[in-house]
Amino acid sequence: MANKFPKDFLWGGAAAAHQIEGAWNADGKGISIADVMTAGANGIAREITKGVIPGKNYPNHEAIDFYHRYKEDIALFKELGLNVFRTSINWARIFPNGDEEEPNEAGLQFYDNLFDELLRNGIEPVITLSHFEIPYHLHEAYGGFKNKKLIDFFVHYAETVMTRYQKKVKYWMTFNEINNQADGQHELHTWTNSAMLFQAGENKEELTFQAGLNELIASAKVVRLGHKINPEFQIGCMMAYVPVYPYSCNPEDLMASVKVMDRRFFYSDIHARGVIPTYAKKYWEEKGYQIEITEDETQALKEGTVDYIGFSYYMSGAVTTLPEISGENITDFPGAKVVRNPYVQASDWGWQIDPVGLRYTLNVVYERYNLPLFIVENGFGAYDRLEDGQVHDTYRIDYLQKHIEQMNLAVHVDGVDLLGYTPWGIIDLVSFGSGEMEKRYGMIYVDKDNEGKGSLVRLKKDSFAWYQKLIQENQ
Ligand code: P53
Repeated sequence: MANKFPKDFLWGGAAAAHQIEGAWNADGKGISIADVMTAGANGIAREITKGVIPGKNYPNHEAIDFYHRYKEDIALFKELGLNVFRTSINWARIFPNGDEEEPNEAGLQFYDNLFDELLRNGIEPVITLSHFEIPYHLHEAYGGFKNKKLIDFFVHYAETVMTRYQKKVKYWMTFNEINNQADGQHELHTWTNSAMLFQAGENKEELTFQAGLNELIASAKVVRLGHKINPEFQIGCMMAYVPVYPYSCNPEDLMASVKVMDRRFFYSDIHARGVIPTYAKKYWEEKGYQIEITEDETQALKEGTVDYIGFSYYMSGAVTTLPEISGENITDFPGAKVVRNPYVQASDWGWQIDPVGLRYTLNVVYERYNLPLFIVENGFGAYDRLEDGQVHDTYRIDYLQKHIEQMNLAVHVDGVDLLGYTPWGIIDLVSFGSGEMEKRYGMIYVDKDNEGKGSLVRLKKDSFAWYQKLIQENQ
């Protein structure tokens, strides 16, 4: 690599409570929206069930049992050399139904123990407040985030944990990948971001805009409040950035890409600038959407802008309006469809591998907001082969290495202010999209398969030693 990263650069690893902890009903925890999602498979969607139905395979119920094994895992994180570990607090451990006044003390105690153990090992926790773990009851009783009552429940939850852990956690993020729901057309995302399911005849797009805006208001209130609890807090948003390129230099393709990107930037535009962008207001007007926001809420948006932009980066996409190229139609731009990019390869799950797209994203986002950036997810989901206790995951090392090289160029050549890098699934975990165990991201292998069988034993993959060395060389 051209240059070393700065000494205070945060090297870490990332996960989310529901994908690692298991212990889904331990110590007073309530059912979360992740607990009613069955295992899917590569190309087969997960089912969202009405409550927990006995006999179904719910992979998040046990996950990798981090809840009981976190000490052993943190010892490995320390050996790896991590400075930070990103995970989430499972909202349903703290407020089992989501609408209680009093928190569940046993849930709070678990995160005290976890953060203490991390800090004792020299690892700083980086915490997401809502990573697809909304209490299920908030769906059943209120219909999810389209209901403004959820703003207050979220703020109460955030105030509780930010107060409790104010001396243990400095870096926070509000809603994980809040923009993944953007077009309102994908059940998995409107479920996991907003705890919403739609009835026939409902306008998915309009309700998703309302839910998203409610989350942005909740986030802004939490940023404002968090800065009062501890002025040292760094509170960010969390975006999924999948840059969508124009397939060709046809001007219509370029416009399509701008419009598709605006739909995703809508969220970080509000998080970072504190106002609703005009392109969104015009769109709502044109569609006749009634999106509600009070004066107090408008004020909260202004006062609660984020300190940094946290984001995930896995892949890029492409759109075209050219009739001769076939692809999947989208709703964001008339006549546009998503198509394969012939210049890049894809993973077994069809995710297009594009390291340069990371540098592009870092540039575009930094220019757009002029705020520090934090790559809080990046990684390669792949089938691993375990042979004689070893996993030779050269493809994963290759993916990460190429992305880190582009990140290096963004920092040293382009001057982007980047806080750190926490690759996703530092330890194998339950895939979010398909619920599989065998879509693996980890540098630490976990012995468990898609049927839920295995000893849960942890083993270091080749990528473990590679990342350990990379961190050492940059400190
Ligand atoms: P899985 C799509 C695009 C970018 C990120 O995903 C995404 C998704 C969802 O499919 O999700 C994030 O496990 C998410 C994590 C998730 C990870 O990426 O489907 O924040 O919870 O596990 C990887 O391979």
